[in-house]
Parts: sequence; C-alpha cells; structure tokens
Amino acid sequence: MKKTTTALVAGILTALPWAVMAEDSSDPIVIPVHNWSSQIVMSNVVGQIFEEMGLNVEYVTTDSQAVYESVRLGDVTLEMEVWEGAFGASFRAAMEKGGIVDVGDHDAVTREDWWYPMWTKEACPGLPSWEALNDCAELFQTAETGEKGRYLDGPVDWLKHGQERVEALDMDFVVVNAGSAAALWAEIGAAEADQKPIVVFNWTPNFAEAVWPGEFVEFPTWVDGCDKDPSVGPNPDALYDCGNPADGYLKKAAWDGMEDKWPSAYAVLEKISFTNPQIAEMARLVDVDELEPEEAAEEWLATNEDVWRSWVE
Ligand code: TMO
Repeated sequence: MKKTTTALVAGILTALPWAVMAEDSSDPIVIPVHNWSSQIVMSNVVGQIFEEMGLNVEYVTTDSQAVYESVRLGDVTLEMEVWEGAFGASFRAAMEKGGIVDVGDHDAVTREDWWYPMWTKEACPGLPSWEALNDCAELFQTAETGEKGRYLDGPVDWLKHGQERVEALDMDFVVVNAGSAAALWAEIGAAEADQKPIVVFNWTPNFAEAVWPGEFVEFPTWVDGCDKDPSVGPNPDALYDCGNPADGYLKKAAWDGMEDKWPSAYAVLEKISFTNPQIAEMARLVDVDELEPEEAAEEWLATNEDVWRSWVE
C-alpha cells in the first residue's frame, strides 16, 4: 500500500515540471557575455530558456579569457561557447585548478584562423598555403605596415598569438589587432568594392561565410602542445608555429556548484547542443539583420521551438 502511494507521488512529481524546478535556487544564474555575436545571442537564448522554466537569470559582460577563472570561482555560472582555438588554453588551465566542469560539446565543429575573401586568391593564386601567402606579402602592404603585409587579427582578448606566429614562421607580416569584431566586418566590406586583397582573422560557424565566400590560410597543422612546447611544430625553437585546430571543439562549461544549486537548469545545459548552421544563424540575426541580442534570441527561440523544447521536456 505504502509502495503504491510512493509510486503515485513520484508519478505526479515527474508529471509536474514546477515540482522538479522547485529544487532550483531562486538566485540568478549568472551568464557571461563577450564580444562576438553568436556567443551573445546563444547566451540570451539559453537565459530565456531558463526564464521559461521559471528560473532567474542575470547577464554580465566579461573578458573572454578571464571568464574561466570566474566560472571556476562560481562568480559566473556557466560559459556557452568554449572555442578550442581561442580559449582551449584558459579552459584547460582552469580545469587543472578545479571548480569548473566540462558540460560536453556542441554538435558544431569550429575553426578560427587567418582568412581571406575569395577575390584575394585571384591576386595570390598559390593560396591557401601560408608559404604562398608569405610570398605575396607585398600585396597586403599598407602605409601603416610599410614593406610588410598587414594582417588584421581579432581583438586582443581572443589571444590568437598572431604576432608570435609571424615570428615563429618568419613571415613578412605585421599583426594589427582589431578593436572589435565589427572592425573585421568593416575591413572585409571596404575591401569588397575594389576587390582589394586582404587577410583577416575569421571563424566558423559565423554569419560571414554566407556573405563573403572565402578560405582559411593553411598553416602547419595544429599539434597538441604547439602552444606549450617549442619542439612541437616546424620551428624547433618557437611556440605558436602551427595553425589553430581545423576541426576544433565548441564546449559548454559550468561552475562545479551549478548542478547542486540549479539541478534542472544543469540538466538542460547538459542536453543543449547547437549545430554550425544554428550558430551561424544566431550571429546573422545581429550582424546582418541588426537585431538587438535579446530580440535575436527571441526570434531564434520562436523559429526553433522544435529544437529546444525537447531539451526542456
Ligand atoms: C572566439 N571567436 C569565435 C571570436 O573566435
């Protein structure tokens, strides 16, 4: 008899989502946002899913490297986009110290590296090899860079080590850091009119691939340790003498106290997995359609209900 009652109660509990949610703290889940569109929109998408579940959410703008220390300390609760190329080292360092957990990979496969719009290849047909790019360095000269070619790298906090790579591979390029992601898109847009050869930092998934066909420069293949051990990579005396991983991961990470404090939110976070086209679309809603990130997230949730409902139910 008692057994039946217990089973009945358990049955009711699983049928009522709010009964499960009552276990979650009413403190806000703190979601960090950074300086590229897909991450900001994805963070809002996930925040709005949590709000839909009756949870409280707060967004904070943080540095994209320092965030791993913040997650580890529980100052922020999670990170939606751990890109292997840009953040693998900071993520691994935080994992070694403890306090941060790997909540699994998105379906997406990522790449971040030197990139050019296709018209550049007409002027430098040996591309995408980095050696061919280097032989064409003079095509990329500017007043600012003198005899050397100009490479517009990402904002400094993405730590792409462009300058170290130029030195390690003895390239005739000067690395200039963009102030923002928008400066990269402005650079490509400005070069488009007269098909001026340019080489800039870019990544996939991103909206840009649908707007400007292009290719990544092929550097020496990434090998684990290329950023830690000089003997790894073609230059035996230098770090960063490899390209970024060409099939990098995109992970979710969380504070290791999240699962106890917000168990149903954590269970949803474990299930969340975005694909390349979904992430490119999140960026497109902001960078092409010019929606605010919150609106872009609302729009994405409205058109992709079939995707995210299954994570919540
Ligand atoms: C970190 N990012 C995706 C902008 O390369």
